[in-house]
Amino acid sequence: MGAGAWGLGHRIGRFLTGGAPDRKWLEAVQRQLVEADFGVAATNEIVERLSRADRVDQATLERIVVEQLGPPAAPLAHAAQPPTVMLIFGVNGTGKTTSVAKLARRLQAEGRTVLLAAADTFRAGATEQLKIWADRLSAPFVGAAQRGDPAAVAFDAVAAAMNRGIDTVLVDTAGRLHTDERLREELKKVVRVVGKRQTGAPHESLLVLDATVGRSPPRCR
Ligand SMILES: Nc1nc2c(ncn2[C@@H]2O[C@H](COP(=O)(O)OP(=O)(O)OP(=O)(O)O)[C@@H](O)[C@H]2O)c(=O)[nH]1
Ligand SMILES: [Mg+2]
Repeated sequence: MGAGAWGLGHRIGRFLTGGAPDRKWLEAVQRQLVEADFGVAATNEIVERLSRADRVDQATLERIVVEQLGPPAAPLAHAAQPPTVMLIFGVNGTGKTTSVAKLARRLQAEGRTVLLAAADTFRAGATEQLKIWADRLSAPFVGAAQRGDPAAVAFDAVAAAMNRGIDTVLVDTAGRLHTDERLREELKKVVRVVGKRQTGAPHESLLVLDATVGRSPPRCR
């Protein structure tokens, strides 16, 4: 779900009258859904279904939106012995770093402690970008200078999490295309190295895709 979906229930809910949906209300809902990354096709389907309802209350609204979202994804894997290591990867600019922050916040809300690892040592400013999120989340952070070795960052992050008794390490990585052999090898090295430091790591490898280009994000191992 997109960044804008945060608080969607509240933002749409405040337009609720409990009566029949009128055009102004439907337009307001449509705007909120588009801003929340539902995409045009899904937004239109939801609005169409809402427009056919006799009256729209919170329960109807929730049911229609939840049905459109489909069944929830399988729960995230957690290591038997902490830390759990999750690797976030995907092509450039799809929202990896933002997703790390969103995931960290969700895990924190579940009562877990999270460490953020800046294994994007390639793009200028990438480490600082993740550090800002770590500060906002009051989460511990491990990074390196630009052009440093991403696998070394990931290894150090797992070691730091072990020393500090932290539950989960989220490893942000540089954007890469599947056609780039060198960057693919670099990612494989990150996987190998964290696996040496912690049994079964990475326990999750999350591919970030831009849902607004017509795909929903799958989960790969
Ligand atoms: N609408 C919307 N924008 C998003 C979302 N996630 C990230 N963005 C924006 O997309 C841009 C790129 O996000 P990043 O999280 O930096 O993406 P990235 O994949 O880490 O990018 P690189 O590290 O450069 O490959 C930023 O301007 C974000 O604010 C989302 O879910 N919805
Ligand atoms: Mg990034």
